[in-house]
Amino acid sequence: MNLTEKIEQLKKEKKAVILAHNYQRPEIQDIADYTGDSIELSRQAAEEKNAKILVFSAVDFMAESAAILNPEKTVLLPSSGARCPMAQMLPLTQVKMWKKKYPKIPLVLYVNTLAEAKTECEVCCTSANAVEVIKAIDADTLLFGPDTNLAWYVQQKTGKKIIPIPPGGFCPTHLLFMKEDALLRKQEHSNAVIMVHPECSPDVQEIADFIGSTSQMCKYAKNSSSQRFVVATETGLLHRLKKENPNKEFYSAYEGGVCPNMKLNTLERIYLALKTEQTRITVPAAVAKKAKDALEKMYKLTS
Ligand code: CIZ
Ligand code: SF4
Repeated sequence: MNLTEKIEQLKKEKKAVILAHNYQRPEIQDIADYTGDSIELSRQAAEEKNAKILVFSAVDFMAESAAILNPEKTVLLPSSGARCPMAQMLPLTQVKMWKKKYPKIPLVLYVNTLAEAKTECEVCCTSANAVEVIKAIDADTLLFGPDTNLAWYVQQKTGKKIIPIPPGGFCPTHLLFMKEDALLRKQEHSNAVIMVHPECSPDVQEIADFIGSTSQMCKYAKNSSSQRFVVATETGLLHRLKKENPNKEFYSAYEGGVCPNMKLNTLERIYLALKTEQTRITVPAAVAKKAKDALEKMYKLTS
């Protein structure tokens, strides 16, 4: 039996489902039951009524959210070290400190935070729904963390004042993209459409034809009459874009735009996770309860 067959067999035996983030390696996306962004995967996880195990091929905070929303299921992260550096940039103590400083301003946290930080916010948002969530809150000024670039994007889109929690977090992978590369690619590929993730810096966002999350990029590319796209987000998304649009062309704005944490997951590690049922992601009940409220409020405001 090859590795894929072994994974299939274990999946059946253990009633497991593999959920892979859009930034996962192509071979993982190909064997996954579902590929999507964090919100699509969380929704899918909740739909899997018969599953006992969720193999969440992504990074720590995403598996934590899956565990919070699916307490009756075992959630496995194939690589224990797959931790999002942006989420680590906003420790609970810092959230508490800035909340104290601005007690009357609602706090919105990007889902790219650890569960314990989520316990302190009014509501969470993803890159796909940040604008919708912030528009829905009855306040003109909001405190936001950890991503300063997403905060900038939301401020432009909503006209509200968004205060990023100091010193401000960022995605080290999305910061690698430069507008010069994207514009050069656009020129090389007959005026291709530039799609940019809001985690990229403002100057890259400013030259975009479209700004959106990975799920929004997938929808945009599918519905667009354009044939060629330059993509400024983690390179894993190109696999899904090409698969869903075989007649269109996709070029990374910068091939080095790779998230080493996302890439820690491999087919071998998925096989081992299924076999050993490790690494199991759990969230203490008191933390899970509060973080769940913030996640569910996000669903309520956006569904
Ligand atoms: O929410 C997600 O899955 C992230 C972090 C990226 C995106 O835009 O899909
Ligand atoms: Fe975190 Fe950036 Fe990697 Fe996403 S791409 S998991 S935000 S480091």
